[in-house]
Amino acid sequence: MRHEPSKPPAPYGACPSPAQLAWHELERYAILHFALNTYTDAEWAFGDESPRLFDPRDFDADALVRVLKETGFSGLLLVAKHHGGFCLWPSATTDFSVEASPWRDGKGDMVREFADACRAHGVKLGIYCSPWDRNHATYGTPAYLDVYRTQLRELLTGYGDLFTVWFDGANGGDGFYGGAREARTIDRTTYYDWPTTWRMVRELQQNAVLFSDVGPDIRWVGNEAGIAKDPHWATYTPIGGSKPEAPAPGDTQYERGETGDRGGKFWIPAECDVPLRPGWFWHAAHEGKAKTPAQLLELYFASVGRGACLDLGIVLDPSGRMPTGDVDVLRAFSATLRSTFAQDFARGAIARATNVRGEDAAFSPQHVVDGHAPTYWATDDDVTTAELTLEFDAPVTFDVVRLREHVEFGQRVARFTLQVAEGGAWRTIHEGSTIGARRLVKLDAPRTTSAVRVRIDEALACPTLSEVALFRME
Ligand code: FUL
Repeated sequence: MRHEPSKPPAPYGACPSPAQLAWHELERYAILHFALNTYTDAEWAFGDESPRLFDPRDFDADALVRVLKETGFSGLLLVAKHHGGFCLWPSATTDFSVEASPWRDGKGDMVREFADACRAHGVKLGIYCSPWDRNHATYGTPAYLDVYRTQLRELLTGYGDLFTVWFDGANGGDGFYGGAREARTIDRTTYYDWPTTWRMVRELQQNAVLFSDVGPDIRWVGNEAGIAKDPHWATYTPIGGSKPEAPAPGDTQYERGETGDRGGKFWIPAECDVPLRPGWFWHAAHEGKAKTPAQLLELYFASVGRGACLDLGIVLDPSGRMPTGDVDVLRAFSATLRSTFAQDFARGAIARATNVRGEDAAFSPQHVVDGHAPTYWATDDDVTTAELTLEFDAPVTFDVVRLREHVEFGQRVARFTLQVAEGGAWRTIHEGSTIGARRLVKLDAPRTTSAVRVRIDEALACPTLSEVALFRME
């Protein structure tokens, strides 16, 4: 090994910000929908519902956040205002809020109760405040922008640190609008003046990542099935729907978010949002129709396992409780994840590689099995294909492989192969594409072997790997 320390690889292409890097570690969080339409069997409230309907007598933020904590969700993204316009906090901008409801005699603040519970249990809090407001009389006029920004300001300054602020793409259409009961259309590319709003959000919440169809930090994956496609790139160049050069929330070629773009202009990784039940809100007819733990595991592999985060939609029923059947599903899902990832069989293996950057121990292949994310193996600049081999003292059995690139310097790997030693030869067990922040490979059946090889077959620049881990699920 040389004594002169080598330099880390130069960043390649678009790279993540510190807030985006932190977001990649969250893996999965939950989005909660609860509003007046929980009481009217509708997915979208019209905006004319009586606030008197809102009376969740058993509401207990602490109990819900405890369930999320116990079932391994890192954050709670709270829909503080959905399209119907009803505010879960007493906003100065409208009477259409918890203040007009019988809940806590009109003195309650649901955002506050959730923020307190999240802080108490170490669960991060995020906020969704719908840009579209089917209740407010000013919606569609310039005056509404002040209303909307005031609401955001209240939410961003009153409840502590937020991990994300979520901007929905559904915008404009018919609604109550203060009694006008009409259709209002807006130009999605100009009406909201997003750059100004996003600047304000950045000032008020420096660690939060901003989500929308176009980022700027996190993108919608482009479907509500919870699935990122393969290959999957965190790099992305949004393209507009009606005007290709002016992509905006609600007006993009959003299917392109499913894969992202190889060599895309910006680091805008995908979030996969999917409801646990058939809808985002509670409906009596959906009782017993939650996804099964096995379906959630599949979604976990198709989202988190491809370098995205999973944002699972949960509901409260009209009493303010999370349906017990839903809690049971979350518990079973998390129990399987917990037991699967409890032991990494690659830990402590002897790692060798066909190339080590500058032959420097700082970039040793041994870093992929040290259980420490910040350390990584890297090759020399001119090397874009390489093999990394793990050897074990005694044979190991596994059916899940986790690979991670050191994405701080960009996403590089485009194709890789996994092999196991079998009868004196290498047998291919998986051929994959991208790795990125996290790649999970689920094998059809467990494999027992004394050596594993990761072959990087194609990379956009010299590859880095911070982890090769082996787990047993079945
Ligand atoms: C969509 C909304 O229209 C749905 O009602 C839900 O809030 C989902 C998370 O985002 O765009």
